[in-house]
Amino acid sequence: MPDNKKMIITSALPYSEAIPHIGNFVGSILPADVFYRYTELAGYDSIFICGSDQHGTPIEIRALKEGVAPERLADSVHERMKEIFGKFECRFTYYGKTHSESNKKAVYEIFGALERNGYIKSVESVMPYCNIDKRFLTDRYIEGKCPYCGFEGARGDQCDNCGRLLTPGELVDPYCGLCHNKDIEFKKTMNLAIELDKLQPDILEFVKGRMGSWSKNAANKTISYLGQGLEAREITREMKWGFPVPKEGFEDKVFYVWFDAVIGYIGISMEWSDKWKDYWKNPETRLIQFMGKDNIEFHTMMWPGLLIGANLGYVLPHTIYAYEYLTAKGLKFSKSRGVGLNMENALEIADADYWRFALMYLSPENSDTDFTIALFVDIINKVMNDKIGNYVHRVLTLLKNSKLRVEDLKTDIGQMPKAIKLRESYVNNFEGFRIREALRDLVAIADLGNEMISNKKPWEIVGKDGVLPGNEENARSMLGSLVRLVYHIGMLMWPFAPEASKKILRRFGVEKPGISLLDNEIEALDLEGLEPIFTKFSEKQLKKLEKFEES
Ligand code: B3M
Ligand code: ZN
Repeated sequence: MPDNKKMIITSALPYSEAIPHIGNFVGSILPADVFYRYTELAGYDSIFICGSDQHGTPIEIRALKEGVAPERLADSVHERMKEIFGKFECRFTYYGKTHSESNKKAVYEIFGALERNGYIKSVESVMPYCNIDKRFLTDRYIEGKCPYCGFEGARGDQCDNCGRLLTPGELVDPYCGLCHNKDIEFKKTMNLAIELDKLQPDILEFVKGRMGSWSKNAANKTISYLGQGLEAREITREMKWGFPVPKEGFEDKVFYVWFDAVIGYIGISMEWSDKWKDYWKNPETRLIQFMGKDNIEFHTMMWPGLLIGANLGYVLPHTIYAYEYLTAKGLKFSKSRGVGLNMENALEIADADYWRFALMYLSPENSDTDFTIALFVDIINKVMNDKIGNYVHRVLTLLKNSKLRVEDLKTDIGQMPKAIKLRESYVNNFEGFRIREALRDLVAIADLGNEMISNKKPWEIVGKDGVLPGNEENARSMLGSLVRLVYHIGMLMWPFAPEASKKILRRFGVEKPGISLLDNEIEALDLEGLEPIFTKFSEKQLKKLEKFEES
């Protein structure tokens, strides 16, 4: 473990427009949570920061359509999301939101510094303006006929029929997406932009120094963008929903959603506790950021660019870990709109532990990965239930039948080199962000245990009512080794399946898990009310899941 133990762990901030789908969860929040739990196990001084991304056009549009204030809509979805993440056992140090006083303060502070340091300029553009609503229409607020396929409801940014990317000026017979009138003119307007071109040399230096600890996709994409040369990027928008721009002549505009979203990592931490400074302003802190691959650009260039430009002493990202997509052919799975398997209905099918474990088992770390019902069921039945659950249950039942007490058991881990190797590999894999491989190490510990059971045949020396006479010594060391592995499984499973882990660890009297405890003697053993920790996926569950199959 590195000398400095301070870490800030973040997950990309989910939009509080709709409940996230399972595909979004596995691409950012879940691995961040699993990794954060690992850092707790390993004894780091870490915090896990996340929150709802509340600004942006989709939320404003939906609010307008539903006739509610954007803030009310964003806050109500935010509350629901917070609750669901809780049910998925996410252990945020703090789950905040971007539309907060503390984030506004952080945004204004950084904007002010960027301006003082000469990295903000105004740029002129021509934009559609609705004479009825008396407002500029951003790309998604203007609609018309697609110049390529003739589709009638194309938006200013894209045609949903043929998929072509559009600009508002290309639309044929454009009309206002809000009031549907055609009284539209194209007018000049001014926006503010951050001069990433001026910051390019500093960003490049930063990227070169850090890239070694990023995921490959993040490093590659960033290098290719930098190769093309960065350009000034607008950070304000002609909208009403957002933080008003505190600059003369721009008061009727708001900051662009991505500008205050990345700053949200800081703003949310500020709301959490006064201790935020110990992490964010300590140059030794490692800032570890998890996200989906579509969020790379903003995190590797704009975000460090604005931190470097502001020069306020905030730490820069240390590790950027971007996930590929978890796809699900034939399942309504990760669509951003409409019905589908979202985090809420997933819990009606299986408890959080099953989702967490199975999703991390399939985690799209290096390439897009396909999720299928058959795979999901196999992981639950053949891995969680058959390998891990059965092992734990068999050993604890044997122990109970043996009537041995914890002090009778010989549980010297020093005698178990294979288990020690697997534990080391688990740690190394986590340190290298190969979280899926760390989970495989955990499963391998259960494999090792199952192998020991079939080789040593403990049932031949332990009866229903105690150890068979003459086998006491043998039973003490055999059951001692087997229970050691149960202890390991309970501890190392904590990041992945926290409920099952807690059930096991409670039996050993462990309240606060930690990897270092694995070297100590086991001090307590409570075998009352034994129950399997996992069960197989039932027909009833299968029926519920199959409802999400694409027809
Ligand atoms: N809300 C996009 C997304 O949810 C965006 C991430 C912001 S991270 C600062 O994928
Ligand atoms: Zn209009």
